Amino acid sequence: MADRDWKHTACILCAANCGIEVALGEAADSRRFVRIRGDKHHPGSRGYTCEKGLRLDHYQNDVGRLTSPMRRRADGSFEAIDWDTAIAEVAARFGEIIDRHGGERILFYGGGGQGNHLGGGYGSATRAALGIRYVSNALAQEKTGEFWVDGQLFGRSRCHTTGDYERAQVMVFWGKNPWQSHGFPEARRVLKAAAADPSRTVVVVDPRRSETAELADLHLRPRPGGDAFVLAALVSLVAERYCQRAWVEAHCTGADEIRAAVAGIDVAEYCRRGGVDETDVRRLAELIGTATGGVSIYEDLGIQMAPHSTLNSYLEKLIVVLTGNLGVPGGMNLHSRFASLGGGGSGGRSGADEPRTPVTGHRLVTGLVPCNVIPDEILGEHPDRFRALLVESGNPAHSLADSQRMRAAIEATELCVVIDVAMTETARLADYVLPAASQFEKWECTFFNLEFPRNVFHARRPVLDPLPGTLPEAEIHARLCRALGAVTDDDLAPLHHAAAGGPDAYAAALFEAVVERPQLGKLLPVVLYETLGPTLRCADGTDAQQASALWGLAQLCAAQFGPSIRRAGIGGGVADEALGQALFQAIIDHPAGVVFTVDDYPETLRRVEHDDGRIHLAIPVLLDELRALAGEHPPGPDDAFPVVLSAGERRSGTANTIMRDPSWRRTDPHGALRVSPADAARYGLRDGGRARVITRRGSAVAVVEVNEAMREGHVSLPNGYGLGPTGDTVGVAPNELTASEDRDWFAGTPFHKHVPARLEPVG
Ligand SMILES: Nc1nc2c(c(=O)[nH]1)N[C@H]1C(S)=C(S)[C@@H](COP(=O)(O)OP(=O)(O)OC[C@H]3O[C@@H](n4cnc5c(=O)[nH]c(N)nc54)[C@H](O)[C@@H]3O)O[C@H]1N2
Ligand SMILES: Nc1nc2c(c(=O)[nH]1)N[C@H]1C(S)=C(S)[C@@H](COP(=O)(O)OP(=O)(O)OC[C@H]3O[C@@H](n4cnc5c(=O)[nH]c(N)nc54)[C@H](O)[C@@H]3O)O[C@H]1N2
Ligand code: SF4
Ligand SMILES: [Mo]
Repeated sequence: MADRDWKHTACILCAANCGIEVALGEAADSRRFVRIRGDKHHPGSRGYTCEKGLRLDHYQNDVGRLTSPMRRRADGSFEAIDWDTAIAEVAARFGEIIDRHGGERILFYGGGGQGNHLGGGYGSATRAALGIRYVSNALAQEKTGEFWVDGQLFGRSRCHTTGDYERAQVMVFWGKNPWQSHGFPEARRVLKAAAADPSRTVVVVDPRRSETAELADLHLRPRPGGDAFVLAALVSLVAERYCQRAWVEAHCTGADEIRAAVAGIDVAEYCRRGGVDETDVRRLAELIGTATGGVSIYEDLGIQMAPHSTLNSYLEKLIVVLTGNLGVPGGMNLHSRFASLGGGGSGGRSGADEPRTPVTGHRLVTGLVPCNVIPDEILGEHPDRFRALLVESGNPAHSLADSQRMRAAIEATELCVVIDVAMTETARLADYVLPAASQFEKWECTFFNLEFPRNVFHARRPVLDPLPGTLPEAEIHARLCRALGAVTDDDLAPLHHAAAGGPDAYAAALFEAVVERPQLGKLLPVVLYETLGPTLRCADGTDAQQASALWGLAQLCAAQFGPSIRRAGIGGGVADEALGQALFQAIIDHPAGVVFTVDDYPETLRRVEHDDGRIHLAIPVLLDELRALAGEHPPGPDDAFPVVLSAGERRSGTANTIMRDPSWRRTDPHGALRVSPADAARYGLRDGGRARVITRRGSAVAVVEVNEAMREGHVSLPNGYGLGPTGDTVGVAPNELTASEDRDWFAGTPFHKHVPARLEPVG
């Protein structure tokens, strides 16, 4: 096929966002992706993909796609309505909620999935127009604890660290299975190369012998949920024997408090409680402590969705910092960002004055309402409960803990509006569903720009026109802001005029307009879209109106990361004031993605945002939790629920809830329950047979896979099953089995990897 037939875009199934090229069919197939290949021009993935990315036609042409706004009738069924009616009614209904209860009683959930964060950018304008104060999204059930720890250590929760797996001498995957879940570019290639290199060491800490563990040099298999003990033992060994004292003295405060907190730890006893061999832990401490070529640690859901979630993140980071593996090649680094992740203000400082949720008074962790408290913030009679929901690109009825209570909560709201491409589990409970154009039918991007020292941004152009009846989020939010009266022609007239005079004239006029009417600043993405947008063009003439929100973000990025942007070759001779414009133009002119910053390693320490420029090692509230481990034993087998269920494993046929058509899978058609041979024998289960999984919250029947990789007492179900395009489902929806109260005491993150369960044979 000739080169001109391929279109650059990206895979949207995980945060790696590999560059791909797609070829469309002809005639009746002109909207089909007849071929997909990795894009060699993408500067991050360089042609790499996994098997999932090659099946994206199932997303683009899913049978369940919406093609019209839908309104719920009194009997619960839906009727199609036209866009003008939908926008007018949604605005009017939100207006009534605001009159009765105030905008603070509307909760916004979502703002983007694995491939689409641009829509959430425009959504921030609608939030401002509605006076929404409370926001939540999937980060608040996985990463907020880690972000909060980053905030305490480095000054702000946006100070996120990333590993350097391409170079690391020692890489540790703790509760992370990158072979399946990726999380950094070209994961399988990088893992294979490291495993084959005798001078490098791959370590996995996972109760299960995962695909990554298969190729690791060292595999520690803790008791599910025992990680805090293993991590504490490791911190104590590291603090005692391998601490880079001079480096720590120079760059940190609080090292003495850490040493005091871990001094009394009985390493042998903690290893026993954690279910691992003491010799393995000592070997790991030595590997980390003596590495001269950098240590990178990737912590993920195996410890973030498990007991002591926030403490686990803290201990993991202490290991990195105490051994001086921060700001060095192969180690962990504070990367640049095009925009901060976490719509609810995760850039902010965290502290004692953190705001709280209205009903339960739970802290907003890095600005977000913890997902597990959402039902409690809606159900009941508290006068300040949330009365309405606006959901965009999220499927909380399926993805959040305790589907039963989530459904009840959504149904208890006075108004629920969902913006999605498909009639999801959440959309089926909504009053209005607004159909979005797919991620291949509009400009899109993600803010998963987590690389160091060369960080990549990919602004994707549309591959297709929007499916008739759908609209890009930029347009949906612009129309909502208009209908709500938040932006008017009068507001925008001077800016329209200035836009014709070029970017400099526009920037000056915008500044003046915002000073005069500060509310316009909060509506900025929509203001840019309406006024500057129509003038925005790529070098080849392609219309870039929908990329307008990126123009604003490019200005902020340029102000923060100027030298790194220039090192990436962007901005040539332009003055600092014009660097944002140059950055914006560079990203829209590179349809396969562009390196937007090049850092040097010392940059990492300069990015620490505490006023004294130091890393603050002591986090008193978590040191208390650490000390309390001395008197704690991980829960032993319980007669009623003797096994631990990992509810939501990443496998080759899972992609959150993005792929709804079960025929996209090549393996694991039923979403098997994986059980060790010993447990299969004990509970009378056979491979290919069926088992009932019973938890405190619910029960479900699954097909059994007897799997040597499972540790005795540990069983797993995959993530993202239990969906169906038309309501009939395949596999177990994991959150039918989870409970909202099973969560970390501090960050509120769920214990999805630690659901006490029992098994019974069926049939
Ligand atoms: N194929 C695929 N890839 C994905 C996704 C997807 O749906 N499918 N989703 C993406 C998203 S949103 C995310 S957040 C990432 C998540 O990526 P990961 O965190 O890597 O994914 P999981 O498989 O959920 O969990 C990782 C490992 O934790 C282990 N584990 C379970 N319990 C424990 C425990 O008590 N201790 C320890 N140490 N380990 C434990 C499991 O055995 C599993 O191998 O994946 C991303 N990538
Ligand atoms: N039990 C259990 N539950 C889990 C997990 C687990 O391991 N165990 N993992 C959790 C994790 S880490 C995550 S990140 C969450 C993910 O769960 P969610 O946050 O719900 O995200 P997705 O499943 O990715 O759903 C994204 C939604 O976006 C829609 N969508 C796709 N493209 C577009 C678009 O262009 N515009 C709009 N408006 N919508 C679009 C999709 O149809 C889908 O409904 O699940 C969590 N749930
Ligand atoms: S699923 Fe992730 S690793 Fe696989 S092709 Fe898509 S973005 Fe790349
Ligand atoms: Mo996630």
